[in-house]
Amino acid sequence: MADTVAPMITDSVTSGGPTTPGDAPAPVSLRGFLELVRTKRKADYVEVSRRVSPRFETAAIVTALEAKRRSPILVFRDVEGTSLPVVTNVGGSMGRLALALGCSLSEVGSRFEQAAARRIEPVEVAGQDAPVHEVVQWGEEVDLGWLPPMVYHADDNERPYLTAAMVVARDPETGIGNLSYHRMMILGRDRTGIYMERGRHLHGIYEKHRARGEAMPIAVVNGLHPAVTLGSLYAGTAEVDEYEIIGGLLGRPLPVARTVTGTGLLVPAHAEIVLEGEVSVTEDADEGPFGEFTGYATGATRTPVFRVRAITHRRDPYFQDIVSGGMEHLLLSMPALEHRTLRDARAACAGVRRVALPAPLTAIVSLAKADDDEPRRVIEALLRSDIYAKHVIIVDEDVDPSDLREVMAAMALQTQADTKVVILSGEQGTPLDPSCPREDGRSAKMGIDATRPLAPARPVTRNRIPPEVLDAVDLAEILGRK
Ligand SMILES: Cc1cc2nc3c(=O)[nH]c(=O)nc-3n(C[C@H](O)[C@H](O)[C@H](O)COP(=O)(O)O)c2cc1C
Ligand SMILES: [Mn+2]
Repeated sequence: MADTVAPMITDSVTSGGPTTPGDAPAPVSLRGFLELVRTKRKADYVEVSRRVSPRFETAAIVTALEAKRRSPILVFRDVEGTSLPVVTNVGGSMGRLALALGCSLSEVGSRFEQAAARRIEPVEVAGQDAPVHEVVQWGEEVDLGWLPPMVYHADDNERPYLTAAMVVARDPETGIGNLSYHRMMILGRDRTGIYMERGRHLHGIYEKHRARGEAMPIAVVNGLHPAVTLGSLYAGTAEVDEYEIIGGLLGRPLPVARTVTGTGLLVPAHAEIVLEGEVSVTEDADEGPFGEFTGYATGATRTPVFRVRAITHRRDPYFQDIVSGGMEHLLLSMPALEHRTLRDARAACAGVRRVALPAPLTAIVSLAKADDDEPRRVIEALLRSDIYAKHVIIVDEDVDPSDLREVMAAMALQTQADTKVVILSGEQGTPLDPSCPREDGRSAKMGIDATRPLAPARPVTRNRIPPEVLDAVDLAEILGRK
């Protein structure tokens, strides 16, 4: 189990590994994780001291490394246009995500299931004890020009973006908290855009504020331990506050502090930087184009404006970055999406075995079906459960869903397209899909039942040599080695 470490990740490795009973638990922080990787996985940690440009160059370095199948954490110490060090690609390998969760690679999926079953509420610490409140800038002191002006792709909007932006919000009716990541385009000294997909909880929370005519208070958190990021991306119902999933993943409550602007929102006490403010329900702005996880940008759109009232940060903060469309961008969502797909597919049919998500918007599910109607039930449940479920393929349990050759063979050899392909029109998908014709993300979706019929229309058997004859073959004798 070379990929296993103890789940307690410390702020500083020298302060000790796993805590013993009675010790104060060690903080869960970006800098703690960087120190862990720097000391325990040297090949995964690269410091760049030469001056680099935040405009295309850091993205180019990550892209060039990925082309060579390398995906280390990069710490850029000297970035043009900012005094902050820029850390990118923290979650750029599955091995590091497993390290962050303190489990082996194969256990990442089950860790999500355990966390969902054993949620742990966060614990509030006093503001003065929260490192993220070491420095507070208010009102006129707020200047987003302080942040590194990151630009990734040639055809993106010229304005810089925050990509590692975890948004904390609260449902105004239920009072339940919500965490999710959102791209934010910097518009000026104290304003950004915020991109919220229809069908996601934050969008629903925003719509409730709009109906009331009240701005939506949020806190935008940058610089987090990857276990916090992974938990925040958990895809459950709106009744689940993702902080409790993070607690479940860590096996103990995450320390949080109240925002300094009196919104009552909670932010991770050991985060690097927090922007506090509110999203307008009356003011919007042009946002994008922005190259996305799909590998495409789909034009400019209008998004509401986020106005920043205060910035809080640790002393000498790191700025965390995620290269949009890079490996990290895809990997961070993977545990949550796999968990969601498996859960929703199993709710439709108990015989669901495994899922694979080999490409954007695509899910492959293996199923031990009890009747010939079950694949269609799984297909419809998944296509309707998530905006990112656009194509669903169901294979038999003896097909490996992650082996695309096997999946394509099943599609060719087990499907009759006029009866076993499901097509839905006008479902909620995503406008980030370059084929989606509509701004609102309404989209066609497709499911393919590539399972064998339980009773074939004509006699069908699989090629099979009688096992007793195969077993009796003596190859040494045949090849003359006896
Ligand atoms: C790096 C990154 C950037 C993301 N950017 C956006 C975004 O701009 N807009 C969006 O709606 N979702 C974005 N997502 C996906 C959501 O954060 C994710 O689906 C989340 O689980 C939604 O949670 P919610 O339904 O609780 O609000 C992003 C995810 C990642 C990992
Ligand atoms: Mn949510």
